[in-house]
Amino acid sequence: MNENVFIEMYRKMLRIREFEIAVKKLYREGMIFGAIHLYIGEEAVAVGVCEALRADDCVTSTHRGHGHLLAKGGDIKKMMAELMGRESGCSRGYGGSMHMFDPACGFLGGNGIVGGGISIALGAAFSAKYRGSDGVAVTFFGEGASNQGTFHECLNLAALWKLPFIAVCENNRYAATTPVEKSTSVEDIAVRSSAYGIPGIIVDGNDCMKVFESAKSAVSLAREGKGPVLIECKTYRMEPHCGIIADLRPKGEREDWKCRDPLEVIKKNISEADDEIFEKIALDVKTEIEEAIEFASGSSFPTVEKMFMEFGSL
Ligand SMILES: Cc1ncc(C[n+]2csc(CCOP(=O)(O)OP(=O)(O)O)c2C)c(N)n1
Repeated sequence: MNENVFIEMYRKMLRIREFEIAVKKLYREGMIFGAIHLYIGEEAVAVGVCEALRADDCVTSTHRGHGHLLAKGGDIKKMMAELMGRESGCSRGYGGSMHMFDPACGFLGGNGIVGGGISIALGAAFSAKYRGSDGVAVTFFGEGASNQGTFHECLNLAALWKLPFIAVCENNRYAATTPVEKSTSVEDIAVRSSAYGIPGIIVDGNDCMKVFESAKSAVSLAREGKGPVLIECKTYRMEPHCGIIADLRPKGEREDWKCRDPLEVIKKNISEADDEIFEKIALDVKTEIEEAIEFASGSSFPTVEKMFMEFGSL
């Protein structure tokens, strides 16, 4: 694998990490409101999967979706503006953190309903097949969502109709504060694929290259018309479930996962890059985020009158 590929993946992951760190700070300062669910620690999943996709492939996301949109090619300025509730935001300031939307890069939305994005991606996969295109649809969701009926219904239909559908489970071990052992009848979510006669893959979700390789093989099967694949990425979120919930997880657990920080894991593959390259990337990312905050801060809030004009009266 070309060294530059690792470097670009590292850049994308750092962009997500630093974006989330900035979002956390702005949230505490009252510049971002509503609920925010941070993606810190899970960056390798979004980047590894989206690296295997084309711009015209579709993705659906979750309540924890900033990283998915950034990895799929979302505009960082419009994302920041959306979080700050401005009309220059990617959902014109009406959606906020969980309802970002950017069809120009194939991003069919975050979703406040756990499991809600899975059926939307199923529709996109059906559409791709119906139109005779070789596009694929990917849905990201947590292990908590894999206990929802919609997950099972969608895998069944995707398998039955051999749709180009890739279900990516981000198993970060907790659904809000509930550990996976207390909510889920199986240890590995991937084994649920066998109920639908489709491949199920388990991958280290903190290793971006491994995620990329798994996604690449799933995408080629889907493009060739061979039907859906379920990929389970074992990972961990480094922040509490959301901005307002206390972190009740065992302290040592977080420290164990910190030793497997996805940014450090990929760095080990970049043997020839020296510190200068990393410093330059860090500076580029910092500038991009500062510019995004400046852009968002300089934009106006949508007015209630305009909202009624656009959506009609209630
Ligand atoms: C249908 C539905 N049920 C419950 C909730 C409340 N809720 C929001 S996030 C969440 C946990 C989801 O866990 P998981 O799917 O594993 O994703 P993670 O937060 O770990 O990324 C819950 C229960 C919701 N938003 N929608």
